[in-house]
Amino acid sequence: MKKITLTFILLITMGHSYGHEDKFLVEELASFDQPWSMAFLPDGNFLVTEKPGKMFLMNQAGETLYEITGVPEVAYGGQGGLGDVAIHPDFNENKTVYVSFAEEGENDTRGAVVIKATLNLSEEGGALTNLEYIWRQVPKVTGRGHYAHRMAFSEDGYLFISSGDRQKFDPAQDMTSSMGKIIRLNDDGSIPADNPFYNDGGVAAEVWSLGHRNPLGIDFDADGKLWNIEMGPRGGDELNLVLKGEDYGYPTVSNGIHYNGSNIPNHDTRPEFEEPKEWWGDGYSIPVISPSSFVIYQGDLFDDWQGNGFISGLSSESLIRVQFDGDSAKEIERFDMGRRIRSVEEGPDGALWLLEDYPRRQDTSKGRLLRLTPHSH
Ligand SMILES: [Ca+2]
Repeated sequence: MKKITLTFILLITMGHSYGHEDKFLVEELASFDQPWSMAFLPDGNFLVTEKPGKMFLMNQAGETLYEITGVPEVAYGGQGGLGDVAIHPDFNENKTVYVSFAEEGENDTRGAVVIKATLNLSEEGGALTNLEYIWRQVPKVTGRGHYAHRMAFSEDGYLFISSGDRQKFDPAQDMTSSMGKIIRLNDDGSIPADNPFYNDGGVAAEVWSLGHRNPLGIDFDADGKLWNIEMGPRGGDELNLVLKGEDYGYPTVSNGIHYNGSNIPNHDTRPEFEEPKEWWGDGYSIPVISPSSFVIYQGDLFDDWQGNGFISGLSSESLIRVQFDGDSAKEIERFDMGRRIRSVEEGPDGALWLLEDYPRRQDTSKGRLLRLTPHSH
């Protein structure tokens, strides 16, 4: 295990303090080709996905045990490819995992899908078997952006899937499309009868909330409340408390503006839409985050951080700590990581694990796996 110390960068900008050397140790354990997500199994080993389509089983020392076979072919390109992994709450009994990825359609279209599969592991290797396609983002559309397709299980056993707007805007308000929504399913992929639009049938039945843009991170807090971090338009990244049946307003409202410079009315102009609990930027200035994933910390290794949210940032090259107070949330600390961060997860012992995005400005497609622990550990 190679312990590294990243260069300490002291910057005071917009009221945020940068740097992390005094807060945690950073260990570099492995590197991957365009890593996208990781998920811990009950025994402490974990899966890592690479966007081009590979999945690996790792151990706590950061060693690659083997590649997982049986991963379907993915529509790799742009923001799409192999995506997230979620572990069934009863994995020890049923060995079930859920995997999201982009899938090709007809006529240059594609869309996100979620499969349910059995993860068969042995000393020699691992494979996904018994694949069932339990959800498809509809309709399939052109382009290769804003799939989102992050997943989280609620404590009462429902599978939530974040579904991006695929850069098509209006479908986020269209209940015949699953784009720009957060989806709620039973663990077998069927639709719960207490979903808010269940009686409308069709795609609407699977929708839990709507009006989302590119919700790249979802997680539950200790009280069972669902939060999502959403990549906004220019200067409109937002953190939402996700409530059953509510509309978060995209593309009708956003605190950001369109990338072409045209205005989007702010949330305070349309109180019928749910407004974010925290948001970043005003359409013109930093700080933005470009959020890529979200985890709410439940551990006690970092004892001051229990219950805090952590956002991984792409263009901000940062890890952001968020403090909750009831239904409100606010950024209270930002750590400069010096690289685009694609994913943050909490390990079984309370360490924070990061996956770097591939550093586009450097001549490599490798993103590192980092483990963060307190100095006193
Ligand atoms: Ca605006």
